[in-house]
Amino acid sequence: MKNVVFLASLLLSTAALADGKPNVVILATGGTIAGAGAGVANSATYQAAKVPVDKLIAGVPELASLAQVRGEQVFQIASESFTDAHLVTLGKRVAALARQPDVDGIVITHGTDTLEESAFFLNLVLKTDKPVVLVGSMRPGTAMSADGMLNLYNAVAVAAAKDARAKGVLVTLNDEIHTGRDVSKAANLRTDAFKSPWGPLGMIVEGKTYWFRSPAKRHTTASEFDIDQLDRLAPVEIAYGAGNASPTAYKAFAEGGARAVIHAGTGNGSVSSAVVPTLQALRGQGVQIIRSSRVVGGGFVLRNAEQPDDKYDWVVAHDLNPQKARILAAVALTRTGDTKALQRMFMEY
Ligand code: DAS
Repeated sequence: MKNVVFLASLLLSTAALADGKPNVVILATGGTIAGAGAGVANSATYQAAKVPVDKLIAGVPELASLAQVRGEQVFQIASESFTDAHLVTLGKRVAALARQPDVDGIVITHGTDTLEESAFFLNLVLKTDKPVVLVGSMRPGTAMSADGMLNLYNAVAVAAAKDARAKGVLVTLNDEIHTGRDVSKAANLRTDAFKSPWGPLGMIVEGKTYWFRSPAKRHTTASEFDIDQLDRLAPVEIAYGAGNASPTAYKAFAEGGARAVIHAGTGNGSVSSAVVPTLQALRGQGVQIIRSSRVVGGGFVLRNAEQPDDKYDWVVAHDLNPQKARILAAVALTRTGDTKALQRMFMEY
């Protein structure tokens, strides 16, 4: 059977190459880019995850000028409802497609709420140099000045671009190209919502890519993590730091089975004196404590600065925000529970 599939895909790729266009597969998962509102003025009030992938593709006929495009509906959900199981399912589907010789690039349409988490996860576990590009939109296609059509066109253009290879998993919205590692949703309601603290990698304008920097951290084929060796992620939770802090959430997470708790600390990952003893106790029970920061927009948590991490055997998340730190911890803990190994991983990925 495998030979038949391989032969079919080879024939497909030959046909596509006959007219010189690359083959791009669009995996649809839901979100606003598949959303629909009651009227053209509803740019913010709408239902996400309504429009199927074949209608998304039909809505942008110009995609055919960029690539041979076909779609698959992997999920149809708002991305705030993504689970780690969804991440693993999506990762395995992307990896299988990337192995096919008749696939040159992959686009994933995704809700914007957790797009940054899926992009970072795939950046860690995929073993391909082919472009994998996540895309979403801030307005539904039914609204005036909807951004989904051009965002999808740009994503297919990047996925079809030879110079987008070996750059890790990419994210494109609002004409910018970001690394899946750095980018996060930094605003609500605005079409320029996605930002990277260290800046985008480049831009996509009228179907052409323009690059200005390359990723600095390990990803995809240079990563020690592999989706083919992953069936589930480790349970990791996030506790948000603020004034009047209490240890309640941290204790509850540990009782719920968390193998690590990400502390979204104030400032440089600071921990309230009301919480430190609980984190020390949880570390003693084998729970990993990882200090991140609620501060967004640049900088990083410095080891042994606000807290004696060496003495407490804690980990710092470096520049990863809490939601990205959770993804790396959930993947890393499938391979090691050793603090020094985890800290190395947080410095390298
Ligand atoms: N709820 C949001 C999501 O699915 C809608 C969006 O912005 O895509 O992530």
